[in-house]
Amino acid sequence: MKTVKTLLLMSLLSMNTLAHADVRITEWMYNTNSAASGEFFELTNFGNTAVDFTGWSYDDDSRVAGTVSLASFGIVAAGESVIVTELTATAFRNLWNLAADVKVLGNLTVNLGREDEINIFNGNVLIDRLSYDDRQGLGPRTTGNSAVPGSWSAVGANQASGWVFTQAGDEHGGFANKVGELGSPGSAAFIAAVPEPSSYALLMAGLILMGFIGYRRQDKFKL
Ligand SMILES: [Ca+2]
Ligand SMILES: [Ca+2]
Ligand SMILES: [Ca+2]
Repeated sequence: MKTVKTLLLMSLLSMNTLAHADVRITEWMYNTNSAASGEFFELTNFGNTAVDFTGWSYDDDSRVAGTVSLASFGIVAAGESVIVTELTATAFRNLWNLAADVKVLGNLTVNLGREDEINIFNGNVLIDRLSYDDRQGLGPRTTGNSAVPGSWSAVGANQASGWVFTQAGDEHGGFANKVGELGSPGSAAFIAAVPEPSSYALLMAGLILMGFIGYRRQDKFKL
């Protein structure tokens, strides 16, 4: 019985770790079509608990944790999408008609190139990475038209080939901004794709119980 309790505890602990790793890159536009616009990328919390961004950071292909702090996002709610951009936060919200409560971290100076990488860290732990280069078949060329994961399997997989151009009215909530660029900053698809940790817990508990009953039965036959 002690082993069962230990196993259950271990599975609960691993679920806790999973909840913190549920933030994923969900959109990027490395260049713009207009001087009034600004490049950006988006992160979405797919977990069902809020994530505290204290200690979180971003870097491009130099891959150094701590380069651009993301701490000012504070607490990011379950299902919430947040944006990092080279524009000021106010200019970006205005350009994309975003509500004041959409979290935007502005004034990014680590420029995203045509062949580059988005790295998200929590402390020194890499949370998600997206390496892209349209000339190598790794994703579309996102100038004035952002790219989004084409399916749930492309999320968190560092597989830019599975990403597609944003289209107006797509499942991510794509629309045109004031200068005609397409994106969906502030919203993402697949929010409901992740099973809730409580269903994991139920599943794990059930599997452990079944294993335990099986073990007890074997024991009985031995007697
Ligand atoms: Ca760069
Ligand atoms: Ca750029
Ligand atoms: Ca989006």
